[in-house]
Amino acid sequence: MTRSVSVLMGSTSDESVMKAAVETLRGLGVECEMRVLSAHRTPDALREWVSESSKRGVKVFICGAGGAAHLAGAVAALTTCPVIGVPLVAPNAIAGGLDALLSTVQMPRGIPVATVAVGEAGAANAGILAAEILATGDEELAGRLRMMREGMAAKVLAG
Ligand code: RP5
Repeated sequence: MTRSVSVLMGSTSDESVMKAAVETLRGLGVECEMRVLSAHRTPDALREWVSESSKRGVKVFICGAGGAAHLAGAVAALTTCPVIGVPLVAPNAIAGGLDALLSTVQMPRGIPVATVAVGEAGAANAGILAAEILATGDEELAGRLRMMREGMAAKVLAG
């Protein structure tokens, strides 16, 4: 199966949160690749990974980073594929991840990053959003997304 989503994170310390994106995608039957690459610590490797991504079948990127969270923006600068940014809470986070939220969301006009909520809920939502983007051209995946919504509604209504 093609790995149509590339899940990237700035540090191995982000992995415990970002695995929510991977698990969500897999639950929806979407294969993904996962890699630790940093906008600041490994800029050359990041550029190479993104520039080779279309050969691997990647159509959407999910990027999680904390602190001066430039990963999603750096990826967005290198591709016209949709990029979803997940702001994370770094060990030295300011205001519970507000630093990463602003670093991720405040992109200059012309280079968008679709920014989700801070932390694990954001990582899970990034997985859903990536699947929704892919589902615009995949009716079976759209059906699985509808089923997921119906399951959520049933749980709420069951009290
Ligand atoms: C960011 O700095 C990473 O995404 C991580 O959230 C944070 C801390 O990284 P480590 O110092 O733990 O590697 O670049």
